Amino acid sequence: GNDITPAEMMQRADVALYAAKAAGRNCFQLYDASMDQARRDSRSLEVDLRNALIDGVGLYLLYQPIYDAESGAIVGAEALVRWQHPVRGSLSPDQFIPIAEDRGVIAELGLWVLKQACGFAANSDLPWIAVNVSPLQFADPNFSDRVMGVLTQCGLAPARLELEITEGLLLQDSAEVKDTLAKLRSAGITIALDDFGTGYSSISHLRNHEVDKLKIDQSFIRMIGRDQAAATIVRSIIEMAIALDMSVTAEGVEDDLQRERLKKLGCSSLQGYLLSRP
Ligand code: G
Ligand code: MN
Repeated sequence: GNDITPAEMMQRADVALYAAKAAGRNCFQLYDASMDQARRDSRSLEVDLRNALIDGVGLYLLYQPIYDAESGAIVGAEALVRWQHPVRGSLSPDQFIPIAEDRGVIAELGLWVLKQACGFAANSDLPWIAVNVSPLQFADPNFSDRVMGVLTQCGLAPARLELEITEGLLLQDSAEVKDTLAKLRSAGITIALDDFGTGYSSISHLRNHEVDKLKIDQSFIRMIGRDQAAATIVRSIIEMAIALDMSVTAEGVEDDLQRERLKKLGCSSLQGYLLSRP
């Protein structure tokens, strides 16, 4: 209506701004009453998440094994966070990680995940454990020290930890980020580039040896046997990785045809429902 106070007007402008940010920024959004609901929802999830982090109740990790493509042996596992919300039921990471990132809870959540995963790995026979990290966790100048602290606390050797980063982090082209990655790698931690193929797939990051491993996004793996172009891209990524002395994991392997093709192409390791669900 037209009968709103200036304060309410500002409030609504803020809600629309928030919606524009949530839509990926660099766009505009007109205020709509449904946005208020979304904002209230995300605020209440934030509060619930902060509470869950106090005692860890409702939050848990699933582990999805990663297999050697050749021998079929388990070479490691990826930790995947889940949240059993008391009212909303089981939530997947894409339902709460963006909120944690928006509301400043991601550093704490990320650290909780890291501690859980490292503690689990230290008491297991797994060669290594992979943990997803948000680009925002790198905003903390002490991130590498924190990671090292967790390893010490859990008694896990750095060589048994792999951190999965996304390309957006490298594209920031930040000296601090590069420094943090270099510190982590020189301590013996492996850096894997997650969802490869979906972002910029910038070859310069690979040439600059900023990462040890590529994880080919499941959207490409799914197209093997169906789409010639996708299969060619997968082959090229694997060949490039081999030439650069990097290892490659295929994500989301769901059938035998995909597994056999990937093996033939020289892909080093496989992850997906065909082999094991998380
Ligand atoms: O962003 P990242 O690639 O780390 O996400 C991995 C996600 O993919 C997890 O949520 C995991 O449960 C899911 N996943 C793992 N293997 C498969 C698979 O074979 N098929 C599908 N559809 N999803 C998978
Ligand atoms: Mn991942």
